[in-house]
Amino acid sequence: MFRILILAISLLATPSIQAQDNLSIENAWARESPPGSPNGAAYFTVKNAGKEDKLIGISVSSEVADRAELHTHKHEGGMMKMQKVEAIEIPSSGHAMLKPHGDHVMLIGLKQLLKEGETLSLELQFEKAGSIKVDAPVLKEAPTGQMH
Ligand SMILES: [Cu+2]
Repeated sequence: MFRILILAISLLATPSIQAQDNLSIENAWARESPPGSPNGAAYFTVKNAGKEDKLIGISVSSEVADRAELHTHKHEGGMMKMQKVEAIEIPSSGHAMLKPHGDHVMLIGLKQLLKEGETLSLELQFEKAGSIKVDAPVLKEAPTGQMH
């Protein structure tokens, strides 16, 4: 009984390591840019086996784009509009899916068009889990399994 109590305390003392292990990034991809696009978009699913967390930031190499922002789509007067958000909630024991027409990563000010076959490196910043790097292949269409 005493040993179990000590184990429980030591788990509580290292929340960042626990949280880091609980998050996994799946199905990351970026959309191939149509000619002339000033901006690009990237998507992924965050699976969370632990307590709730928040995606609070995103960064991309300055060779790819000026900056990356977290965006969502909102209905406004019968139209879908993109809107910048400060954070995307990752529910406990659940997932958050970034996908076309939903939450997404916006790459503002592309330095060159994204072409199929390239890979984009993104760094995701989570409130509790800290930073996680992810490689997103550039694709023409959403990978199967993403649209649910
Ligand atoms: Cu956007």
